[in-house]
Amino acid sequence: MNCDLYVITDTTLSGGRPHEEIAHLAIDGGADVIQLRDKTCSIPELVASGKRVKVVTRQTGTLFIVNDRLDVAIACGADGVHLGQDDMQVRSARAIAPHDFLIGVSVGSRGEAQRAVKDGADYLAASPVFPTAQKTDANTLCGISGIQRIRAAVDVPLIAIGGIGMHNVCDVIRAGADGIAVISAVVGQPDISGAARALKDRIMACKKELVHRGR
Ligand code: TZP
Ligand code: MG
Repeated sequence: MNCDLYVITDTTLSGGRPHEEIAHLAIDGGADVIQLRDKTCSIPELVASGKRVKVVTRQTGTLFIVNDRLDVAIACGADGVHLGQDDMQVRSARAIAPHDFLIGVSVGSRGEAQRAVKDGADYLAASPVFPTAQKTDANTLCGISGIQRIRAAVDVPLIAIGGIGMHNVCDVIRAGADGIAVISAVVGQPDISGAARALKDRIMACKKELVHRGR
């Protein structure tokens, strides 16, 4: 799973752009994964948006994940679902998900990470790393040291989420994250493609530097 840059859609920050347009622009800027996230719309609206995002991601072969809801993810033909600690349990989701369906889980500690992997998670998000205005129910910050602890405990792809942008992306990659998931740093910018491209370039430069150093 290539998850260098994982962009989460948010229509409250996008200046009126719908989910599928955010997805299109972010992919144009190099996003590897698009997550559909909308806490305000109805389930039928979410499915309809998801189907439109699916059209965009299918054209480019970009991974498409739906936040929170496995039923919606399946209904719109997504590649996977992203679950929080208060969403459907990973074991239950795995039992009913289609074959090869990706299940991602937000974790804040080593223990949560180990349990999620044992229960069948394909990838994890260390969350939230830094303070963020985009998640009001966020738990204690895991920080850079949290990424390091989670990285040491599990082998699955690990993304870092929460308050990440150009200024700290290299710190989280150096701490062991395989990629970053962002809302504000891409979707909240006037030039979504340009913001995505700048972040992606920095991620790749930072990874290259780590390889050169033999890590
Ligand atoms: N989960 C943990 S933090 C977060 C989510 C959805 C919000 C990330 O938004 P931003 O703007 O990249 O901090
Ligand atoms: Mg959730």
